[in-house]
Amino acid sequence: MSFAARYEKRRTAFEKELTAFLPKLQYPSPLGEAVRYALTSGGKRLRPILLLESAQLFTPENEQAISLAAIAVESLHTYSLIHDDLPCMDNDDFRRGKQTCHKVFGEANALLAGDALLNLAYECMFESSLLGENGKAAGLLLAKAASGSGLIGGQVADLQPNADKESVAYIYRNKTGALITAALEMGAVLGGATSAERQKIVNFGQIFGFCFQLQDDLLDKETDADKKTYLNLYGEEETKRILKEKTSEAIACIADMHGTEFLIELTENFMERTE
Ligand code: GRG
Repeated sequence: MSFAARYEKRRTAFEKELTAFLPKLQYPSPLGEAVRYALTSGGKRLRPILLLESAQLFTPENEQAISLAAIAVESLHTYSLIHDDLPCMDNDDFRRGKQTCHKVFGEANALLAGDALLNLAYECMFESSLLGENGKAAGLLLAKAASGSGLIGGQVADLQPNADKESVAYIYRNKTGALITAALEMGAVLGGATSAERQKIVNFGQIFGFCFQLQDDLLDKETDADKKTYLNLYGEEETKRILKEKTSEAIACIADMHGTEFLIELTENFMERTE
């Protein structure tokens, strides 16, 4: 089976779980519609796939708790995208080729849909922790990754006028890297990894997250001319060189672990992706 087919199999399996979960949400109109619109408007589902794959490397005992954690990560990611698109942030009309949440439902409803998704992420994690003993530790990882010293800190840094090499590295580490690393570490924790195994997964996640953002910059080079990116600071050739070097570093972190073939292939494929 090709890598694309194996990725699609995982994406479809996650979407099946998500679709089965959605009817549980008892939100009034139009909040329910806005949340469903954002959660089902496509996307690569990278973070839940990373979490699920990481858990499977070890000896996961409670699949239901892991499935809830995967939904939590995607829910939190979706909140961040809705808020990032708002007029007070990036003011984007389109995401994933569709109208952004605020364009369809209005700014106030989109803001609240983001808030509801953020809360939903923690509801899922609390439920996950009731089902499996490692859920509490995984919930804390998610909360820290989304915090002012994670995703939100990275977003705030991105809104500041200065764009030196240090601040761009901080933005990449937090705005992009924190949630990706947390998804992988949450999977490791929920799967019952040892602390040495968990550390390897964290090392991999941090470099993978950094590479993911570099590749995102290269893909968006036409539209990102004024943004704080490695591409604008270092130029295209150097950015590509760093990406290649870091991709090998990421793979080296997990190369000696059993069962990491899919994660290694995913790293290679994502760093060469064209969309
Ligand atoms: C507003 C609290 C708050 C945070 C915003 C994550 C974020 C911070 C903003 C999203 C915009 C952005 C460019 C973030 C960098 C990370 C990134 C490349 C996100 C897009 O992730 P993909 O490509 O998205 O996995 P899909 O559409 O596949 O889900």
